[in-house]
Amino acid sequence: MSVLSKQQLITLLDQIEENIDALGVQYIAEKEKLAILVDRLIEERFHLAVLGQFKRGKSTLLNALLGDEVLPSAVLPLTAIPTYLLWAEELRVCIKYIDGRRDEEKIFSNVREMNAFLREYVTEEGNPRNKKGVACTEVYYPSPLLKRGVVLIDTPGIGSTLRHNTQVTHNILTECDAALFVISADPPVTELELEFLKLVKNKIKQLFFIINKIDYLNEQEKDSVLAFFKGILVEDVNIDNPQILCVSARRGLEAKLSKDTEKWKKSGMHHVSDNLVDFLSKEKAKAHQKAVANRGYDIISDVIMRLNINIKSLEMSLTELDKRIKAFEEKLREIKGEKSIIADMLEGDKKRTKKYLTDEADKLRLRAERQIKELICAYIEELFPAIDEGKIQGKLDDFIPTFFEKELSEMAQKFNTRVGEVLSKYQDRVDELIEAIRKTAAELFKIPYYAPSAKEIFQMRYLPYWVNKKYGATLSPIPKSLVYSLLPSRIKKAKLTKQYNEQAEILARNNVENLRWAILQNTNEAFRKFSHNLEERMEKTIEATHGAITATYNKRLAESEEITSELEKLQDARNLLSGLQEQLKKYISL
Ligand SMILES: Nc1nc2c(ncn2[C@@H]2O[C@H](COP(=O)(O)OP(=O)(O)O)[C@@H](O)[C@H]2O)c(=O)[nH]1
Ligand SMILES: [Mg+2]
Repeated sequence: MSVLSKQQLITLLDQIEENIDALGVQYIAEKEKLAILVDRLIEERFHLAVLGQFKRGKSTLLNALLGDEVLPSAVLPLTAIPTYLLWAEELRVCIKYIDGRRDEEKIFSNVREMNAFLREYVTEEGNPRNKKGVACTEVYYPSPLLKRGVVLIDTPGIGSTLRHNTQVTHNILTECDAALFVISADPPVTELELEFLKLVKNKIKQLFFIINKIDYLNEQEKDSVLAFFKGILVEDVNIDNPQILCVSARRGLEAKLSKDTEKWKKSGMHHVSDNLVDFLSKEKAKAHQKAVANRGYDIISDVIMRLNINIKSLEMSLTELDKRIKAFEEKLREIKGEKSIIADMLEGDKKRTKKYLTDEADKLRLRAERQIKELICAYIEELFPAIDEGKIQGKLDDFIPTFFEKELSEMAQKFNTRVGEVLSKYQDRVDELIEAIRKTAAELFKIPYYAPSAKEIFQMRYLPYWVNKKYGATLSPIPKSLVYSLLPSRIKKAKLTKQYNEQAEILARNNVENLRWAILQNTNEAFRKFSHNLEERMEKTIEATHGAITATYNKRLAESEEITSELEKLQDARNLLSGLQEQLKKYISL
């Protein structure tokens, strides 16, 4: 599907929005829903991460895809910070910091300057051990690939000097649509890479493999590297049918720079660019457009149904209308009763989820306590008799953020899934209840009823979150009298160990409490939003059906003159919208 038809779909939805807008304020909610859909369509992105150990050629590969030396690539390791490549008309870099300092933005007049600037932030030589505290960088570049909504991500190399990098990469992967795992024959695949692959393979929906630097190899060598790597993937990593491409990113980049199409093909990069990135991103865009068209179709169906109800209540005799309103109200009482039952059950589930969180936090506290104690004990053993508080503090400064960042990410994910599951169970019942109102209206007025095909959940998704937290690792000073005491060494060690064990308990408790609190807030918020959404949807649906009918009834009682012209207006609007709705069908049947 082409870019043009996305634009056409946007234009069509805009046109529908305008027509709904013209129907007046009663239809404002539907107009807004359509506006959101259009925004979604415009903002649609495809995220592709490039993974692999440092020096495999990840940055070079990305440069080849972009066609210029945008990212610094080096013989020296390594890219320690994730870089997001996004589209903009101008060359721009945005540096984001871990501690929430203000972003740093800079615009460049040429790629060379931008590359040099980036070097100061994303490479080990420019920013050793990430002393500058950079969280990630965004690089804006005017390439057609990025313009189509593809976001490329250069990830920190695994096995880098910073331990938490692997964690960062993990977190990135949860937001990715696909990833390329880059290896090369110099040296062949390492133990570290295999470990990493085992970790990531279930995180990514679409994982592809690239053997880079084939310019070092002749045909025969290339075949044997390919066969060897495939064997490892199948047997050691348990990937059934791995998709592997062989490229020379360096030759690819050279080809792009010298506009040599023959060389570009020979580099193998055209497979990566056309058959992979291009194909995948278009496939996703198509699926997304279909979902948007479906949802748009439902919104119009709802508007048309309401127009039909209004038309019918203008045509019907007053006594007849009165009778239907009474029957409608009867049914509404029933539906509201069911809603209270759902609300009670939801409250129960919320309590159980919170209890589960407390239990999990308790378990984590014990685990953290044990690990911190073990770490300190072993270290005291190692240092003894020269106990150095500074060194022990250093050990903890290293251990605590890494440990808790990993735990937070795992626990947050567990709760996101759990809360998501609990709520989706209710989502179906809520949907049914709302539909019961619409169905009643349709039956009472003998008009066609459209069951929505796209779920409302498409609109109100339960968004996972990510908290950037700082973890406390600071020890209270151990009394000098103890550190320098003249006690027999055995007793001194026992006393010190006891002191440190108490501190370990405090550190574990405080850090786990912070983590529990963050997850609790998120859980509460998810339930609150859900209940609020239930109330609101119910109210709106009642207003749109029962409310509208009673309003017409009252108008007719007052014997307003405008009834006939209003009837015509409504009929025209209905016919026009039906026509536009027909046009949406071609996107749905893609
Ligand atoms: N011969 C050869 N060298 C390459 C190729 N791709 C990258 N390199 C070199 O490998 C080194 C590391 O590349 P880089 O892109 O920085 O790797 P990264 O750490 O994975 O991002 C650089 O010196 C590149 O020039 C390739 O296809 N062939
Ligand atoms: Mg790199």
